[in-house]
Amino acid sequence: MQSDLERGAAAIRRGLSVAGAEIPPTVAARAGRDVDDVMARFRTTGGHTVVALVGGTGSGKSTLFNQVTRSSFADVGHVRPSTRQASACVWGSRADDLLGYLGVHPRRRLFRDTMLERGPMQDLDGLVLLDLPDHDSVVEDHSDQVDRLLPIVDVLVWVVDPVKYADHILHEKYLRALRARADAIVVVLNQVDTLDMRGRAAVDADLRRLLTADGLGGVPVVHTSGLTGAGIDALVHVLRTAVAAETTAHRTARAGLATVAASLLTHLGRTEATIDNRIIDLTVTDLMHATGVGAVAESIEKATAGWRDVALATPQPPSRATVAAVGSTWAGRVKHALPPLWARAMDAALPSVETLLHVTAAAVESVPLPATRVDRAVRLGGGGVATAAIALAYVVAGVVLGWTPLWMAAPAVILLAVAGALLGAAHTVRAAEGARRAAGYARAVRAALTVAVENALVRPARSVLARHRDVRDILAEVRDQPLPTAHATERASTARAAS
Ligand SMILES: Nc1nc2c(ncn2[C@@H]2O[C@H](COP(=O)(O)OP(=O)(O)OP(=O)(O)O)[C@@H](O)[C@H]2O)c(=O)[nH]1
Ligand SMILES: [Mg+2]
Repeated sequence: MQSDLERGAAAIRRGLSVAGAEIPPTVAARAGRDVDDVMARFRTTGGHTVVALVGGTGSGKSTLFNQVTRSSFADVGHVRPSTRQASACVWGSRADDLLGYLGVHPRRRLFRDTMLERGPMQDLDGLVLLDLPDHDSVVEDHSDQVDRLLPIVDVLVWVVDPVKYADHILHEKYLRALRARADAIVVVLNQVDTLDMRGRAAVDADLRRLLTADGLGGVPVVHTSGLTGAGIDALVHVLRTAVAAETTAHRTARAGLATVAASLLTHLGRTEATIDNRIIDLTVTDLMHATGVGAVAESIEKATAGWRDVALATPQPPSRATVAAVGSTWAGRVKHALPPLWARAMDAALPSVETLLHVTAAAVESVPLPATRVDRAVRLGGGGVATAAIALAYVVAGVVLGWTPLWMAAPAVILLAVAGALLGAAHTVRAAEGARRAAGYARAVRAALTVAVENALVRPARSVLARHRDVRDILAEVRDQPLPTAHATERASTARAAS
């Protein structure tokens, strides 16, 4: 049971260490101290389950206390009220700090810490049973003692008797106000030896009706007789179940850790940016624009398609303004949703404009420019077309000048058609080759820039974002631990079964 607190405390400390300087040092120091305090307080009071016998004077609280402890420690008198100071019995340890905290006078402390004293009730170790003064006393101090202890005890056992179970103060001032703690309340109908079977059933039904009206319809009702000992086993069973359940000290400590975690979470964003391929592609495209890679690719295409060699455009040093803009757009994207200190850590992790310029230029330069010369066959095709054009010009001139007979014009026209087709084919081949080489170059530059962006921008950003997410997850788990309803339900149902 204690280990979940240790785990929670360790998780908060781990969260603080992963966050480093990104949680303000004064806040982190304060959180560390708070965790220590919560754990120290739990070690003082925790590990014990405090169960208090409460109820009106004469209902039989002290008698039941003596029955359960097999003693005559508590005062049972005929003068009402007879208990003036709380008594406590502790099973298994001394619990001096806790008893001091509860305000139990040293002379009013009974211990059950030897084998002999504990007898068959070994499994009550950790139980602190309190016999309180009456809540409805003519002595004012009594209800003050009760009121002070109610909030800090784990389980309240309200002892009622067949005469005063419907008492107005009991229901109005106490039970109704305690409906929020229904899982920590047990009602004992004592002195059932004074009732016959029908009377007992009638009182039981009426008592349950009143409890339902108080909003406590589900609480267990145990029938006992302090005089004959009937139902004491069922009462002990209730105590045993309470010891097995989570204590208020434990719950308080857990709530304390959850509060520390929640306050630390205010220094983190609710979420963090995600870096997907689309954003990486957009960034690479922007860097391609910055280096004028498009113009270079276009000149590769033209030079390959053209008949004569044209001067190739070469990659230019990237534009500083564009690269700076790419860098700041990236920073803006990945810092989105981060609180100031985490955003500062992100800035520190990302490269400077100089570095980004250098990295971009190096990536572009790493891709060699493709050759613009084309295959011989294609060049020969072009040569054939030129020869055919000269021959055709000769024939046309001959016909015009009358040297050549008209019939020769027919083969010339055919030749012209063939030459045209060849010219078209050669042009198509060169244009296609040009487009292919230009696209290949652009692709290679994009790949090199993608690697550069991955190393210079994506990796450092992801590392800060992952750290932020880790801290957030660690702390959110401590803050959002599920409430221990299982124990409470189990306690109520077993006690009901026992009654
Ligand atoms: N018949 C009967 N008498 C009981 C029973 N339990 C207690 N008594 C008697 O009722 C009287 C009051 O019992 P206590 O145990 O002192 O009652 P209490 O609730 O501690 O009273 P305060 O200390 O004044 O608040 C005593 O005379 C007991 O002997 C019971 O189950 N049946
Ligand atoms: Mg008493």
